[in-house]
Order: sequence, then C-alpha cells, then structure tokens
Amino acid sequence: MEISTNPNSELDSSIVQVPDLVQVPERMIGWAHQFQEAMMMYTCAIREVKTKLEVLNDELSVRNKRNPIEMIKSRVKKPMSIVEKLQRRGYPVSLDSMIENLDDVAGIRVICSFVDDIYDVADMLVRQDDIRVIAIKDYIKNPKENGYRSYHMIIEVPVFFSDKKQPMRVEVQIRTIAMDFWASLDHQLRYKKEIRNADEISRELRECADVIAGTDEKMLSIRKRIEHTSEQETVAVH
Ligand code: 0O2
Repeated sequence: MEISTNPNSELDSSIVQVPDLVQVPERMIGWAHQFQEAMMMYTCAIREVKTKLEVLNDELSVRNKRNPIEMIKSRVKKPMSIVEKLQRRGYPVSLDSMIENLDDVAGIRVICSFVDDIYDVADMLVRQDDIRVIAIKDYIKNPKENGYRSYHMIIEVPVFFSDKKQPMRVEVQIRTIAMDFWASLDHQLRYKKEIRNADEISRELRECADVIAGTDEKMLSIRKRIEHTSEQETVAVH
C-alpha cells in the first residue's frame, strides 16, 4: 500500500469516495430531467402570455394616455406546492398527473389601477385567436366569504418549440393594486399555521376588504368624472 505524505490525504480519500456513495438511480435522473423540461415549458408559456399583456399595455397607454397595467408578476409553482395540491385533491403525485390535473403550475398576476381595466385587459387577452379560455372565476362580482377579490382565468396558449406546437395552461389572476395589497396580507394568514386571534384577524380583514372594494369603486368614479370633464373641455376648444 502506498503511504501518502499529503497532510490532506484523509480529505482526499473522502472526495474520491463520493461518486460511490451518491448513487442516483437512473430512473430518478430521468424524472428530474422530465420535470425540468416541463418547468421550462411552463416558463415559456408565461413568457408568451406576459408578452401579450405587455403589448396590450403599450398600445393602450398610447391610445388612452395612461397605463391600465401597473405591474405583472409571474411564477412557476414550487415542487412542494405541486405535491401538496395534488395530494389535497386526491390525485396521484406524478408528472403526468400534474400536467393533467393542475391548471396553475404557470401563474401570472396582473395588477391594474382600476376595476374597469381588469375587465378590459381580460377581454382583450381572450379575444386573441390563439388563446383558449378554459375557465373563469370572477371573485370581484362574487367575492369569497373571507373578502377575497380577484379575476381568475385559466387559459391555454400555444408555445412553439423546436419540434412541436404545445398548448400550455396558464392561470392569470387580474386584480387592482388595493385588492393585491389585501391578498398579500391575507396570504400570510392563510399560510401561517398557528395564529393567535385568527378569528378576530379574519373579521378585521373582511372589513378591510369591503372598505377596499368601496375605495376602488370611488376611485373609478372619480377617474371617469375627470375624463368626462377633460373631454368636454376638448370639445369646447374645437
Ligand atoms: P399560490 O401560492 O398563490 O399559488 P385552490 O387552489 O384549490 O384553493 P383553485 O380552484 O385551484 O383553488 O383556484 P382558485 O380558487 O381560483 O384559487 C387559486 C389561487 O387564487 C390561489 O393559489 C391563490 O393564489 C389565490 N387565492 C384564492 N383564494 C384566495 C384567498 O382567499 N386569499 C388569497 N390571498 N389568495 C387566494 P394557491 O395555489 O392557493 O396559492
């Protein structure tokens, strides 16, 4: 046996052993690769829809001299949330099951200034002939019991890859700045396990949701009055 004079010989030998210890079954490497590919496809679908929304926003900002969209956020669902949702709904936990049963792996959140912008943006998006609407949930006209308001759409968009055209599902949530502010705080309540005074907090949040809805309505009516006044002034000048 050759005796090493290297003071780090112990360390060296452990490094050499690593490939033997970490034996990843080939099957798992296959799954990981397929999962990575699926996530790449969802990311591309997000990019397609985001571009459509950005184009609409640019066009409308020139035409109406204001941006209907304040911000666009997006995410692909985290693996743990995917597993949790599949289990909660009683579906098998697999890649095929995720593709088949989950419509919100790709998610886009569109934040608008005013409530009418939400419906305008949604309308303009679904009128595009490559978009297929799968489902709509209008939590603005029908708020959830806790006060949650937002306009949700599941849409399907074709994405062109090197060898195929793949229809991909994307969840689009459209809401006002105020609704988004509310939902962020509510999200903390939903995902924190043990919260003291949870009932009282829920009640107060519910009150805030109603105040916010009232404020959104009032802001829209003020904007319309301002627009009406400036239209009349333009007519008077001509
Ligand atoms: P995340 O982390 O935001 O992705 P389910 O997901 O089973 O409850 P469903 O039928 O898939 O409901 O869809 P739904 O009702 O349209 O709601 C899906 C998403 O809307 C949620 O995703 C949230 O983002 C948002 N949402 C719905 N209800 C509420 C609510 O009461 N409060 C807040 N803050 N957000 C809500 P995820 O997967 O729950 O979470």
